[in-house]
Amino acid sequence: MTLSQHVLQQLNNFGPDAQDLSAIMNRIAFAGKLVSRRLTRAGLVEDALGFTGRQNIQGESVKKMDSYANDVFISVFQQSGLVCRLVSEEMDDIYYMPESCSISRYTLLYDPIDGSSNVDINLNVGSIFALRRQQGDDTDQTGADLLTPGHEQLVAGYILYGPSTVFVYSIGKGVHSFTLDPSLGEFILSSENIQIPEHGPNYSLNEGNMWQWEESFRDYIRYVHRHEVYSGRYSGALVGDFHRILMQGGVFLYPGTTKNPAGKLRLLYESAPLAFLAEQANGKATTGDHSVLDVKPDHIHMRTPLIIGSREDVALVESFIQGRKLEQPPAPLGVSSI
Ligand code: AHM
Ligand code: MG
Repeated sequence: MTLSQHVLQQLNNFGPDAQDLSAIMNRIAFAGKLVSRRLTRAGLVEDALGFTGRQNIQGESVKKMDSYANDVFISVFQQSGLVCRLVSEEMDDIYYMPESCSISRYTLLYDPIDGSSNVDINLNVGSIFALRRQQGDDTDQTGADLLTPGHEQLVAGYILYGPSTVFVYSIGKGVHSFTLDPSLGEFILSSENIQIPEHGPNYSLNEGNMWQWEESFRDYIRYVHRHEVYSGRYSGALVGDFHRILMQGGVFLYPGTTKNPAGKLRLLYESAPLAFLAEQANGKATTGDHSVLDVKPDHIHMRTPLIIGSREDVALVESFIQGRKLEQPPAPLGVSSI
């Protein structure tokens, strides 16, 4: 089954809204195919690797692939009549598509290349996206209606550029994944109704930041180190690390640090879309204080700490943050502690 057939089947009707959503997903998938093609040949193509020399609004150096992928998402939606506004990690402000705004009420929020430090060394990267329906008319172009919690997302998903290119999405009816068949140029359904295991062996975080975390996170890591059942797995690309946890269970953490008290990850186009997927797959996502989907951003590039994954593993981290011992810590996967 192809992605667009699947979206229509999920919506269970062929009305104009369903056709629009299916067309939008198709366009996102097309952007993913273009990015995937460029990544596959990056070492052979001029101007595909390295930095542009610019910095984005977060003060991060922009890679050529970030800029390419950002433009790909713009061009697949330009003149499409499908999406009125774009919000991207790589654009300081909301990007309006006036030609579409009279007929479209949708906003696409995206991180064009997540984990871009992996690009130049040929490791996995991803694109993350969320779709929201515009509330109000936004005539003054402030985008105030976007500063609302992640529950407002209609669709969320990501594309993982790994050994194969995988498209994962949810429209609030479970989480489904599709694999790009390069010989057909189509994403074909590969897993339906994915469920995150209640508990898994993986913990994923940048331990190089350990001395910048709050003590509760150091306590959690000491606990993990004392139990031989855990495996540290961190690729430096959130999409890949989250995908492992979605399929195998465990927890991904990016806590606040002394340098970045709200962590590194951006709410609207990184944490909230993945939180939507996690909850749809029976997992959990928290900032440590609040459910990620309850957080109301105060600006479009706001950052939040992120703890996401299997319910029991997220609860274990929360128990350290709240300074309480879990009455029943997750069963240690059949192997005793050391
Ligand atoms: P990016 O979107 O600019 O690539 O930043 C997000 C990435 C995540 O994919 C990853 O989890 C994190 O940054 C890695 O950060 P660090 O190098 O601090 O561990
Ligand atoms: Mg990112």
